[in-house]
Amino acid sequence: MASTPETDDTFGNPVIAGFHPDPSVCRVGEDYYLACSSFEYFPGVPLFHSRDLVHWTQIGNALERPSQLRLPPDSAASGGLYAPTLRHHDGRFWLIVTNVSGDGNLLFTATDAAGPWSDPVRLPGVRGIDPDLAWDDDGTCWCTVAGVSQVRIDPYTGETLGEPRRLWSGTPGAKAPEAPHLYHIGDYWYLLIAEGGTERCHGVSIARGRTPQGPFEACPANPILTHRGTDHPIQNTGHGDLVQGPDGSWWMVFLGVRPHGGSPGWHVLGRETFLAPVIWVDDWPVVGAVTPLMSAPPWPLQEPLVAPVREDFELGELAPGWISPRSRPEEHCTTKERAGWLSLRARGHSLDDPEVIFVGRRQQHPTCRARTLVDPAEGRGGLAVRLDEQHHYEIEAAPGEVRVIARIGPLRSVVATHPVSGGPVVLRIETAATRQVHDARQGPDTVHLGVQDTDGTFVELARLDGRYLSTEVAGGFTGRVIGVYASAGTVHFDWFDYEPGED
Ligand code: 6LW
Repeated sequence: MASTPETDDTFGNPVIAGFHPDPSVCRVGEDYYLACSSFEYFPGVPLFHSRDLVHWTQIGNALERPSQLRLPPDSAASGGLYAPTLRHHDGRFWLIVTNVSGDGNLLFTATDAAGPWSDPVRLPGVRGIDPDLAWDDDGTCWCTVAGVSQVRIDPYTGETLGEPRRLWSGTPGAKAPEAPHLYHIGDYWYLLIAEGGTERCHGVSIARGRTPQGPFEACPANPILTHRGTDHPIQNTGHGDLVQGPDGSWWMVFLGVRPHGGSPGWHVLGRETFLAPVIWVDDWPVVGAVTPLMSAPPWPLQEPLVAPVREDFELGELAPGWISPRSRPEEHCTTKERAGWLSLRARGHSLDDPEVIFVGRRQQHPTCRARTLVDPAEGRGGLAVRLDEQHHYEIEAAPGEVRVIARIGPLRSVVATHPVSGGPVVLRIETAATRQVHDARQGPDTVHLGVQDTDGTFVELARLDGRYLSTEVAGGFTGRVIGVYASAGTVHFDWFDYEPGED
């Protein structure tokens, strides 16, 4: 097998910042496409396009109709959609994903990755998360799931053709063999998996065999990617997918986190998508250096993804990066009621409610600023940074008053109140990442909440430790989302700004 071009450590990582875990990638000609998990958020499974694997643009969400994605009001945070596999085969895109909140494994197709995607084909006979799709040379379709086991399927009907077979359990003693991807490369079939769990011990291992059904022989160098036990600024690396460039080069996309603060280190942006070069030695892949954000040729300094961004709410539809917990009915969220404004009609009384009307975008930078101009004349609502129903900070406006609310696990507190004029008001949240740790107990960042005066001055009303909105505290698989919400009546938002700071 040909070796790859030089390994290059000059691109910025993460390549897709913010809560974008479990990346799966494929290439069609010169174009790369990538899908991620989206859990309890609607629309589901964000899809990205790139020409260089470094600069990605979100082109849509695969599951954007209620007929494709059912997330009942009682579905758990960090439930919903897990770990898609995206492939291009026989002239179309195939996406297989698990809805752990009810519908199980689902398969979708599209001729254009930007959509529209089909309604789901159900796979009731495929049990297990992290489904992979691979086609044998004779057209046989294999579905491989965490565990790791495999079953032959008819991808058009979702029928299983035969009994599932155990393929490989990964490194003896390592927990959670999952995220399988099967590839026919050269003379071998390769079975790539994640193991060690998605936390600090996460890693990627590989085995190879002569047929898609094995038997599989483990790579002597396993794990081929892990940062466990290191002081690398990028941790939890695992859940990878391989792709070959048109020039013959090989690459791996995978998830990782960027912890900040003292001990044990907290990550607040969720699991993000990273990229590393791959070379082949003795027909085994060797993963090159994983580097943090930096700039040098041949790629220019990575532009932050969709940031800084002003959302003016002028367009009829929200950009694909805007997500909501579980559902987003148009009668509760519209730009048509008041021209140039986003109108949110409350459902649920606060962000503690799983059905709250909240529309947000992922926080993608450890240091950032979000602002919105809200008119609360007909209701109550505001600007929030949210990890889940039980972990959020918000600044909420009602006619004549704003208040800062913090919800941390079972505790809920009104941290500050402040009088304002009855009219529209600019709400502001800033996060400031911890750069230097002076105390082992220091948190990952500080979250500042307040209002902005007409002259632009920030009136800070509360300064809260960001650790309580981290995965290490809240648990689960997602990351922070910053956005606007309504908790009573109808609340109107004229614009929303998200600006990255220096990381
Ligand atoms: C996913 C599993 C994992 O299904 O976390 O990191 C789970 N890997 O493969 C949820 O993202």
